[in-house]
Amino acid sequence: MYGSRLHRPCRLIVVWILLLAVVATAQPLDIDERLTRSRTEPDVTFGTSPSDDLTALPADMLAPVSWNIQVGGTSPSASALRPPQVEMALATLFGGTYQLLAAQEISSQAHADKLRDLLPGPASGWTTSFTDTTSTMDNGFWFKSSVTARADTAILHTGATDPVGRYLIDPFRAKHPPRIGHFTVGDFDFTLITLHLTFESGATAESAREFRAVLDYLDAYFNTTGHDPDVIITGDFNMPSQLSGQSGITIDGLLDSDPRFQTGDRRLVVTVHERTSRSSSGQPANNYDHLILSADCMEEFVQARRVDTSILLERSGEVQPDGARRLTSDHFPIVAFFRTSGTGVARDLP
Ligand SMILES: [Ca+2]
Ligand SMILES: [Ca+2]
Repeated sequence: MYGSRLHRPCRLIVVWILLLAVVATAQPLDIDERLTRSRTEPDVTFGTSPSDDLTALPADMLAPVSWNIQVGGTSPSASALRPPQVEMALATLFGGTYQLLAAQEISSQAHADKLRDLLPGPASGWTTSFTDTTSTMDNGFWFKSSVTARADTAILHTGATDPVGRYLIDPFRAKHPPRIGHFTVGDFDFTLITLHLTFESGATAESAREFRAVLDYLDAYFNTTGHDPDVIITGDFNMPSQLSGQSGITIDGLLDSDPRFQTGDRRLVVTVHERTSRSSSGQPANNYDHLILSADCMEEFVQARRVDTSILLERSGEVQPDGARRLTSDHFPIVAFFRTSGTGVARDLP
């Protein structure tokens, strides 16, 4: 009897510890804490790093890649010779388990078809989401059968078309009309925008002016009934992040000064802080490419970064079939990882 009384406090402590453990594992993910960490830790990773770009991805993971690819060369001709490096880089990234490419600087429908042909595996394994506009630098999506998309369309153009059916650009909002789509992979659904803000010979204020047009679009999006709160904006912003350490106008600065994006689902965070453009010698130059994530993406977000630069820094593959050397692209690709099942991951749209 005395022995039983002596042990009762111990048993109670054990019961309390077990209860606390159950409560802790049932707690929703702390979005505020994840936002704060993503804004202050350039290499933030939630969980373990899922891939080094060379090894396979876990089955319950999404890896969208964004690349200002110039369809793999600086020539606007779809029939121009391409450095073998283009196909090699795409085979490295998409020969395994990465599933979705958001690409920038696609000149025309012929270039969009060319890019699909450069992707590994049969063309039937890829869906192209692309609309030609009067810009010579359009944006599009290419994705595998594990990804479904709907409502994908070019935005921020005039809505009018030229005689061959191409949307006319609205130069006051976007020299290169962004593209939007709603995507579903596993239990994760999200709205994705691929964009390429104007470069204007390095006049960042012009890139910033175009970014404000994107924010106006997002403001209307978040005001729409039944929107998905998971929003990813990726591409070539021609503007650095604060955590990159580069000076001048930053994306974070523009977001911080816009009162429309300070609370709730509208909070946005900039990821990828490494240098992503390439100098004429092929080396990393400026931090221009990013993924901007809405607060709700913090539930699924694992990591975002530049891809392994060895994919493009080993330049022997940039010798063209005619023997000339030319940059595969003046940007490195970037990649992000998201969980597609598990705690906190559930579809928002039916
Ligand atoms: Ca969602
Ligand atoms: Ca979410």
